[in-house]
Amino acid sequence: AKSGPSAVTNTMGAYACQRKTPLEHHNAVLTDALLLLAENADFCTNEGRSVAFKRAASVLKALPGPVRRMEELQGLPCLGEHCQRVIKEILEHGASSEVEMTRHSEHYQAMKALTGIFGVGVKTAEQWHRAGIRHPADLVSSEHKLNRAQRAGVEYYEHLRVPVTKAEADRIGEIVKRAVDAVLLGAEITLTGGFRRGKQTGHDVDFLITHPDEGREEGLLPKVVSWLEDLLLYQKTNKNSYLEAKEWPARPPSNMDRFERCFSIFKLQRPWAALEEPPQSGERGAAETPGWKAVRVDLVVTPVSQFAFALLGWTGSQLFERDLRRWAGQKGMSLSSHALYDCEQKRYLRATSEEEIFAHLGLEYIPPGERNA
Ligand code: TTP
Ligand code: MN
Ligand code: MN
Ligand code: MN
Repeated sequence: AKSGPSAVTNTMGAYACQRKTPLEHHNAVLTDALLLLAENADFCTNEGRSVAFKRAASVLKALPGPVRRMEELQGLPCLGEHCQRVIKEILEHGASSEVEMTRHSEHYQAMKALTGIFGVGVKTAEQWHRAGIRHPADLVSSEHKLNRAQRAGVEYYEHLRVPVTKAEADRIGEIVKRAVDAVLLGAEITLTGGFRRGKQTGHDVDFLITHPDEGREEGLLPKVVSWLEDLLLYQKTNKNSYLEAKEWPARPPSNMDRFERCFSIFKLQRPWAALEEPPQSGERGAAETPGWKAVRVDLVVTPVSQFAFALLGWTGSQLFERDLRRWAGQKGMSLSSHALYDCEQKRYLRATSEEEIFAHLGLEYIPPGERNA
């Protein structure tokens, strides 16, 4: 079978939102390498470089077959000189020396461990790294001040490292649904994020909550959180800070939206948690496996008039979202998780479905399962 990817070479768009990117693809060896370099660029606060590596990986994810020769890359967008050098070395030698050196570097490993703590970003991790901290365990006995989120992050570090399964996400969905029903009749919840894109595991579970009567959703979250109280190991609830008329579009849209939201850590009781790991025979399993698992959960409340935008904005992937906003900008529009503004017509473009938003943007509709850019 000699069906190389060259057939799509000329037609592949430069924006991730112009391409269909499935979850399973044919170039994982190459994309893993490029994404490790992207991650390392993030750890060096070099965002431009990180995005360039992510874009290149994303293009390879959209190819219909595995890349075998460099010629097959001709005409593809987003593959700069540096990326091509890395790909060439992997195709010829099976691995890239730059990637392997980075993977084993002390800085990369420490930054990976430290930014893996909930509540810790690159800036904090870098400060700690400079102070000699290499691992979350080093923080327990150190004099470094941790905020509330970071204390929870360190406490549940081992739990939160374990990917959340779809079964666990569905179980949490049932619990959140019960809480929402108890607090506001007719409210609806929707699973978003990676699980909506068809992923079987994730680093957290993301939900959107809305109510068909605009305004009824206001102030819902504190009630939901208090209903869930005994099941939450940590929560931070923020009010809605979005004021359409006053602040937007005067302020450029950022990827941080302004919905009423809650970042939380759930205490999920077994047997739903980690079904794949039955307790060992003898005393070991019973003694060491706690009867619960800590799981990161994001709850976001949206007025129903903004629901389609919130759904599109929270489904991801992050690169898909970034390129959607960039595409909108290039079309003279401004897209956020709240609204779409046409800068020339000076008006908001309404939408009640994701399909309508793609149409406003002049894009072919891409279903969630093909937004894995
Ligand atoms: P994430 O939950 O970070 O990512 P994910 O669900 O795609 O992957 P994972 O399986 O690792 O959890 O974010 C989901 C989407 O939510 C992402 O496209 C960006 C969006 N988002 C916002 O719009 N605003 C925010 O403040 C955050 C944190 C995310
Ligand atoms: Mn380099
Ligand atoms: Mn997620
Ligand atoms: Mn999330």
